[in-house]
Amino acid sequence: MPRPVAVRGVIEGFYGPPWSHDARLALVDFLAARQMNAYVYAPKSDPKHRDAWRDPYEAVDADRFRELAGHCRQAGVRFGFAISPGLDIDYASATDRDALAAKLDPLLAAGVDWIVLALDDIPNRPGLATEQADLVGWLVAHAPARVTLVPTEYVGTNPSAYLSALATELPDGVDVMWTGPTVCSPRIDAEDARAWRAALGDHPLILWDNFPVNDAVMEAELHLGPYTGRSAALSDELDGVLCNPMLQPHASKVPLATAAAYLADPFGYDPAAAWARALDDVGGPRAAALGALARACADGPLAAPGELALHELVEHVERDARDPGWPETLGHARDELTALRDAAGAYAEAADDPLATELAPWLEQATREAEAGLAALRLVQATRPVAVREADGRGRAAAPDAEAAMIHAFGALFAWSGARQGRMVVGGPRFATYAAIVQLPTGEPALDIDLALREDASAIDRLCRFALHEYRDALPDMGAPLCARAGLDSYAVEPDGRFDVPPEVPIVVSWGRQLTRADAPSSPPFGDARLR
Ligand code: LTM
Repeated sequence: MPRPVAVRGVIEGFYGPPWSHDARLALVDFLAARQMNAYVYAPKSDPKHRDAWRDPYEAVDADRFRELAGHCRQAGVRFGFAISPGLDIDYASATDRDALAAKLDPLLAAGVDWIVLALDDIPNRPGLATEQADLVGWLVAHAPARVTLVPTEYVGTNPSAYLSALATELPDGVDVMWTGPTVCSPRIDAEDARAWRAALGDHPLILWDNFPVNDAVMEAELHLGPYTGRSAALSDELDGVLCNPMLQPHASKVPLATAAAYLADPFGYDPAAAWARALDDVGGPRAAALGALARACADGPLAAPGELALHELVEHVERDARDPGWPETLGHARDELTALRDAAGAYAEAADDPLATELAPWLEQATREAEAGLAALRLVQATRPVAVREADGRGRAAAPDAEAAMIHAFGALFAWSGARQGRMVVGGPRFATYAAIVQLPTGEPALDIDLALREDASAIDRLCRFALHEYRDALPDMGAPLCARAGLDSYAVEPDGRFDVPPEVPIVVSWGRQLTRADAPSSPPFGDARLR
């Protein structure tokens, strides 16, 4: 029997423009349909949530909260309201407690039964935990609601003075949030959660999972890959998981659907299968295009760019460079890049789809990156002998042509320059940073530079560089003769490149150091003017 995590949902807790009301309502339905049962409102850039937390909401906003809370209730999703007063609250001040009560009371009156006190991302200082625990005690007494605390120290697996004070002074039953070993944790295991619990005492533990969030320094990325790096055993240590989504509510549905699959059945979770289902569900008639973009935007703090399908395909192109079977390998990379290039076209017909609007900057960049990759592959082909062969065995071969190869080299340079102008990340970042705060064994915070910095991780850069180097290395062979062989046997190639070899003989055309297999029938991955 699947053992789902008790609290399964989303905390809209990023920096950046809060989602629209309609997008929130739609997401709640999407979550409910995937056995998710929680949504917490906590957008850091809503001034009334954080910077100006004392200011009351306008009537129109209050109405929307009531509608959202009611919508959640009907959908079987628990609505949580978060407030983040830590930047300037005087914890002990009666005035500030009154301000907090004035802010929360209308929501409590509207039936909201879950309050999240978000005290993250504020400076720490000695004595802070005691003051915060006291405020939480007041809140528990004041609010007939579940109370959850996002503590100021929310990262790591080591004890600290702050956590020990919270452990002893926080009222029982208050759940506490934690983001794992770092802010956006690539891996979280059961023992991490146990270590955190040991530091914090036995409070219910809710993972604030910074997945698939793309705020702040990550805004140029879309995190469309599946939920990974959370062991099944972790789920036994948690009372809940709330995923912090992307700035794009519609695109967030792809990764969130995979998280929902993990949370519903952590031990049966299959990321690849869940991802395929999510792409079908969210992409609908454009699932193929969404899939192509998602495969090129599946990296992020949880997944290294080296794991992208494009990197794997480029690696194969490099690996098979001296193999006569290179046309087949190039063909696989061509197919993936063609799908990526054409993804924008599929969404161009869907101007009224809010997902298309969200994806547009990445689709544009996908086209530029794919054009560059395809130009690089054409250049690789131009540096090799090519052959076309009919089923009856007859065919035509051609050696590289210096001028044609140069034109392809220019094509690759131009297209690559175009791709490098774009800011959005598709196919791995050229330069990316993450807020990879970790906890030292002393309990103090630090930045993990290996997690915080990613340089030169673009699959397209790698492919373009490779193709240009292949071109450079082929130049000394220009003018070399063309031969056709099968094992130790040589076959005549006419001056115009024609040959006639029985179809069952799998010939290899050679030129300089380059070899090209020409089975019957076969043709090069790209149409080639040399064969016309
Ligand atoms: O993770 C927490 C508890 N707080 C913030 C989030 O609001 C923010 O969205 C993420 C990702 O940038 N990092 C945080 O530290």
